[in-house]
Amino acid sequence: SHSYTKYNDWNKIQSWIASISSSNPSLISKQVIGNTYEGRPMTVLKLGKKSSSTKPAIFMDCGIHAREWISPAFCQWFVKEALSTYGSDSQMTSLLNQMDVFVLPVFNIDGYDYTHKSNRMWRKTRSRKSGSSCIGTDPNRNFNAGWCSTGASNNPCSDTFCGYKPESEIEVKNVADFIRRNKSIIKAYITIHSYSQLLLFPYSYTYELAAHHSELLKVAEGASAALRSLYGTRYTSGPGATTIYPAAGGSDDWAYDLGVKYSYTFELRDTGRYGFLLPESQIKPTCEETMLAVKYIAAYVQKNL
Ligand code: 0X9
Ligand code: ZN
Ligand code: ZN
Repeated sequence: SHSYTKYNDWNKIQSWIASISSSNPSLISKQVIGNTYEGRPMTVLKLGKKSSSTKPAIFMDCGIHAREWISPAFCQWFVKEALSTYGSDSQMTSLLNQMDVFVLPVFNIDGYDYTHKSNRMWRKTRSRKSGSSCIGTDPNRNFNAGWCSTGASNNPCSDTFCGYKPESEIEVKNVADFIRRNKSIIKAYITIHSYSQLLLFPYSYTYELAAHHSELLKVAEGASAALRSLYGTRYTSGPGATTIYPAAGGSDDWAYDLGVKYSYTFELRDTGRYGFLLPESQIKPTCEETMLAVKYIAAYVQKNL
């Protein structure tokens, strides 16, 4: 059965999505934004107190890369914490009163399922195309942001294959369409990956600094300090291109160029001892410390609406 301190497979997450949204109808609703390549429903959870006026929102996704299991674990944790601390935690209460938080618990569901059943180290989607026997595209190289110009491969067999065109992956198209449709209300985009303990912001497709570079850095450093305050975990923050590596086609750069100013990529624990195979004993501490960073960013966005 489902547990917040275990790595749940897709079947468990799917039933968790159904049960958590029906058990808290006043704070949570769900909507399917499309299906994956293999036909699984991509469900976005909307957290927030119902309001008569349209509320500004934050969009957060987890599980763009299949093997980064701590990421979907964090989205599940975030939903649980939001629901269980609304009404008692003043920041969460104020956040969900004033804003909505859209959470996509698993972006690359087909890949995630494949890591549970066949290959734990799979990264990409599971799409096929005639002309190559290799499977899958890197969803974080498939967004329309300097697409395939650097740090990505044209080779369908590569782990960083950028796809046949921007948004060739149905999962990427579904998310991009959702964000475009809700562009006027989405004030922040947060995407959760692992590992390396980094808090990245645009750009990754170019060495040019983002127009809001100093503000993005200041907020990232505040969020990293909040994260570190719990267990001393150290994060490095900065633009993707210089902090990790230049790589085009990422969701963070795409959202930023669309106009979502506060666009952040988290690379959660650890720094390589376990890497993608982070032990389940680290789910709780990782999620608790990451909550502080995400809440820091959310509070800043809320204050600057
Ligand atoms: O390479 C990536 O997609 C991310 N690192 S990971 O190890 N999780 O694969 C970093 C993404 C940083 N942002 C962009 N490249 N746009
Ligand atoms: Zn990743
Ligand atoms: Zn907690």
